[in-house]
Amino acid sequence: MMWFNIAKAQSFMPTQGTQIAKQVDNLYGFLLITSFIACVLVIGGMLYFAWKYKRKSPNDKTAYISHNATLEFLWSFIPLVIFLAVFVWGWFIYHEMRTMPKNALEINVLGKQWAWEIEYKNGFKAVNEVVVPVNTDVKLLLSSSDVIHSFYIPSFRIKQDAVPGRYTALWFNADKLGEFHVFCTEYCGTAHSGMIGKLRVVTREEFDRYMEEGQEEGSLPLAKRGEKLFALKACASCHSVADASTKVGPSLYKKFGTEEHMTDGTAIKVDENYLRESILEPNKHIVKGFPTGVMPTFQGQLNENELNALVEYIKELK
Ligand code: HEC
Ligand SMILES: [Cu+2]
Repeated sequence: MMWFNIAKAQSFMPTQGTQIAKQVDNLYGFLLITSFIACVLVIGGMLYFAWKYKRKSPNDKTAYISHNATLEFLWSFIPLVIFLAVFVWGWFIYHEMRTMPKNALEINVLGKQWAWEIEYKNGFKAVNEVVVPVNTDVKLLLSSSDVIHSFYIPSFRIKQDAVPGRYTALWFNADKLGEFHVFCTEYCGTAHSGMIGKLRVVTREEFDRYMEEGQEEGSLPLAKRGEKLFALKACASCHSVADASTKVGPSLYKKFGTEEHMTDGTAIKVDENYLRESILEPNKHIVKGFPTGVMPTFQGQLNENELNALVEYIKELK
């Protein structure tokens, strides 16, 4: 089944840095080859018939041909089967791309005009360079502090918009060591074309060393910064964090990943976006059994970095 592996011709495709990249290329190769065959059949047929039925003398009349049921069935049915196969094939790859693995290494990536700001769990920050260990599930939690950006790693064949006001995510498992390009692929203003980053895939040991060196700069881990903010912004006066006891607001202990029931009857999964919304727009959804309008909004009082820290802190309350 590897006959369609034409896309492996590395001369015109970026290196394949993940398994998913290979799958995407296989599908691409299949599309390329079937399109090529269809093109030859259609254009070739057209030229052949133009030649075959060319009027050779003034009295040369072509026989009257109305239709051919078998042919008509075949040229509808075969493409249909191919289209359905491509749909199913593509769906499987897309599904794998979009299903976030559990226990992935998480890294926050903030898009801003005009750079990518990377923040690791231990509080180490970098600009335009993501470093990840090889053969590890990595999840990037994307956000933006201004306009829409898009995080694209051509070698991994994955891309995701970073949208202001919400979290989006991307995952990959790099199986090749080396350095790969990162581009912003959403036009985001004057220096958009300069918004270039790199992703470095290193061994586990090298990654651990990189993290240690980063921490020596005295940066507080993300969750620790969140804990400080939680005290500073007086969240603690309304939310307990060490047990399930209720204060003015619901306890946030072991809340992440659960399902929360709202006064309007809906149930919402407590994920990163729910936490963001709860903090910035507390009245959008009210937790069942709690009053409206009591939790103040923190919109405009927290920047993206602080919000990431708070979200990380609440995620780690377990
Ligand atoms: C004056 C009290 C008060 C303060 C201060 C407060 N909250 Fe709340 N919070 C509430 C109440 C009441 C609710 C439940 C009603 C609702 O959904 O808005 C709530 C809901 C939440 C929820 C959703 C919890 C769930 O169980 O689904 C989160 C998350 C949250 N708050 C985080 C925070 C953070 C972070 C801060 C500080 C930056 C904060 N709150 C400050 C009162 C408060
Ligand atoms: Cu951009």
